[in-house]
Amino acid sequence: MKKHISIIGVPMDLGQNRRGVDMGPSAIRYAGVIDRLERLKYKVEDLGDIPSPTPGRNQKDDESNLRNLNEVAEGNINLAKTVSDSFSKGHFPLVLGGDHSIAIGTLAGVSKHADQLGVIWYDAHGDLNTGETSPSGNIHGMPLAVSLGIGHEKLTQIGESGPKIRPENIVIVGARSLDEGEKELIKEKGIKVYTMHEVDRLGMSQVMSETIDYLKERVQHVHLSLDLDGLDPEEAPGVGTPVVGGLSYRESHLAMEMLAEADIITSAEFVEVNPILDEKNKTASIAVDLMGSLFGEKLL
Ligand code: 4U7
Ligand code: MN
Ligand code: MN
Ligand code: MN
Repeated sequence: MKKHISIIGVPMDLGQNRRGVDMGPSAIRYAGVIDRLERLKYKVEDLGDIPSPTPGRNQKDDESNLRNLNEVAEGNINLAKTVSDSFSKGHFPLVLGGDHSIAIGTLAGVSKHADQLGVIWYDAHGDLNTGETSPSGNIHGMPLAVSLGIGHEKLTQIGESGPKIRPENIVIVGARSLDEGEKELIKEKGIKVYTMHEVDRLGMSQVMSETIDYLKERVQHVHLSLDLDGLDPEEAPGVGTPVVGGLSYRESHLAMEMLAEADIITSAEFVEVNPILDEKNKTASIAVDLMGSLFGEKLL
């Protein structure tokens, strides 16, 4: 694992409808992320928050079916640059969301330095919509498609134009809510998905060892994009688009420990923490627990 971590907060909430997710970075800092990582002997620098558009606006363009397109694009341009600078110094960019639209900027920044970039998308959703297929017009449901080069060009152009990742280098874990267009895209592109069905049948241990073997064969760098709604809302209630029947705290903890042991993750983001919808900062605390495990924390 890299020894130097850059914390990058992104108070973005315009990729979706529910206000409050812009406070995610503060909640995660408050839950003690920096101490937690320093205790594991990392050198941690907090780069503060990326300038993000003012929360609270909510404009959907009828023609494109995209909400707050220009604002979301602008925030992601800033983020891509900061992530890229961190990565090029040999640091581990650890991005704190903010809604999941920020994965557009993170992946644009990291992919500059890794032409074969693997991605683990830990999420209840596929985030593979476009303006054409999205039932909501919310850009947080589109970042994986955008990173494949599919979607509005104001988004696919961020960083540099064209795809940032390839479909065969993606593994989705925890999916249980996919829209019709997303299902088609998954089939068309042959994206590897462990839905909740596979997690139930195989167990998280096998899901993660298969995921690790699959990506290790293909890529040098793996980005972890962890949407807290991948977890069950009973355990992680502070998210904007909860879906019942999710991954448990224990399964998620195990997944992070296996990634730490495999030592394949070189950048990560933890997104969709919404303190307004949370109970006593529970979801942010889970995020920090998972970061601890991802960075090698052990009981004994
Ligand atoms: B998240 C949804 F329709 N698919 O596109 C959509 F169900 O980043 C939800 O994973 C997207 O939280 C959720 O609006 C995006 C919906
Ligand atoms: Mn989600
Ligand atoms: Mn998501
Ligand atoms: Mn453990």
